[in-house]
Amino acid sequence: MVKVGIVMGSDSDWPIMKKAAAMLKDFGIGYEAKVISAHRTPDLCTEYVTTAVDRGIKVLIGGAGMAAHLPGVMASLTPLPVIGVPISSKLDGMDALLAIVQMPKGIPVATVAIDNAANAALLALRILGIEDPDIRAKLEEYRLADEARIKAIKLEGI
Ligand code: RP5
Repeated sequence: MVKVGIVMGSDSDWPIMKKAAAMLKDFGIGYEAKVISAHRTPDLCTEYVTTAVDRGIKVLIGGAGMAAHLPGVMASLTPLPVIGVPISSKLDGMDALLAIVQMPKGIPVATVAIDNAANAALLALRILGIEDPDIRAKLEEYRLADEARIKAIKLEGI
């Protein structure tokens, strides 16, 4: 069942956004990935976001670069949690970061680091994990594996 909607402003965002898709796939969580722009296809954006709940979607991830309005517009159209991924381009992603993180009061967007689509997926999984002990268990495994990796690196003196 599809639980996460991954939306990106352009197909040029896919090399970054596919990391979110890969993470969700690793965790066995269904997702749909769409290219929908807040600027270029606003009607499609409205239609997609306002019908997301009916398709079983619980969390939305929006990735965009430059004047990155996409996650904010998505959040304005639904009560679902929206996670924004700023994508780097001409200004190293600072333009997108500020556009996504500086949401005014009332329409929150959870923003991850520039190009960090994997973290957007992990945050989506944590949100889904609130009501799903299996996801929580897998997240714990993932966290402990990461800790073990860091310890191994320390041991090797790298
Ligand atoms: C944004 O403009 C997209 O999210 C993309 O990051 C950026 C450039 O889009 P393209 O010109 O590559 O289609 O809306």
